[in-house]
Amino acid sequence: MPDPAGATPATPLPVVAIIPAKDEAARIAATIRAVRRIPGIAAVVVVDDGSRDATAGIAAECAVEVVRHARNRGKADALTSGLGRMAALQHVGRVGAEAAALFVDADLEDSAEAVGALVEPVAAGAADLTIATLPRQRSAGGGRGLVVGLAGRGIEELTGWSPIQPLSGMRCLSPAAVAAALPFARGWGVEVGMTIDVLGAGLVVREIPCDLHHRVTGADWRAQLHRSAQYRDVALALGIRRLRRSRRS
Ligand SMILES: Nc1nc2c(ncn2[C@@H]2O[C@H](COP(=O)(O)OP(=O)(O)O)[C@@H](O)[C@H]2O)c(=O)[nH]1
Ligand SMILES: [Mg+2]
Repeated sequence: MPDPAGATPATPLPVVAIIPAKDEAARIAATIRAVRRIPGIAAVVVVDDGSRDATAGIAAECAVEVVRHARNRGKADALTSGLGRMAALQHVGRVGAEAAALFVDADLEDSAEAVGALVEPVAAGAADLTIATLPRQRSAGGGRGLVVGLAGRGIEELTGWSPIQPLSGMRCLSPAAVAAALPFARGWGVEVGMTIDVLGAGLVVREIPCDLHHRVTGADWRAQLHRSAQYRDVALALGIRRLRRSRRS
């Protein structure tokens, strides 16, 4: 039945939440609980990417779908595996073919429920890809300005659109956006590649403010390593897409 107000669809679109996780034993249960509160969630898939802690076991106790990588393969491969499990659920009829995919980082804990705001524009057909923008984070840290700058400038150069938070991992994708985004750019380049490829397919991308709070990466050597891997993967995703564009012209 159509919604009399015309603002929201009468039945929420079925949504499959896909949570990539590496060593998130301390946070994964709270994140799963919060995601389950989002209307329309038909399944939750946790992809454990070679964690050395109890992430996979805790996720299994929460009775969600768990995909395990025996070794660490990176975020893009984790999301691809999650989409593979989603396709399997659709194949057996547990989830409808029109379902949206909702990518949710594992470290959001209770705040993860706020990613629900990404679903409505996709369900209403107003966007194919919605991306969460986060408020200023409570804990100190961050310092990803270099990678954020590289990502933002690259997306703008290749698409003409300038995102507020180019690296945000919380995203809702329509089936058309999934088709346009695959195969993903490798590793931490997944978000940047996805934005460029979905826009390149002529689909609509929107950023939506969500009240999300995640673990902020600090400034220790691990954080520096994380950022340099991010920089490398984002640069690679952009480089490949520049090359493709120059071949087309
Ligand atoms: N698949 C995969 N996910 C990872 C890896 N490292 C972190 N993650 C997950 O990716 C998400 C974002 O990672 P995070 O460390 O919070 O990065 P940040 O938010 O960019 O600072 C979280 O859900 C992590 O659990 C990894 O090596 N592989
Ligand atoms: Mg995080």
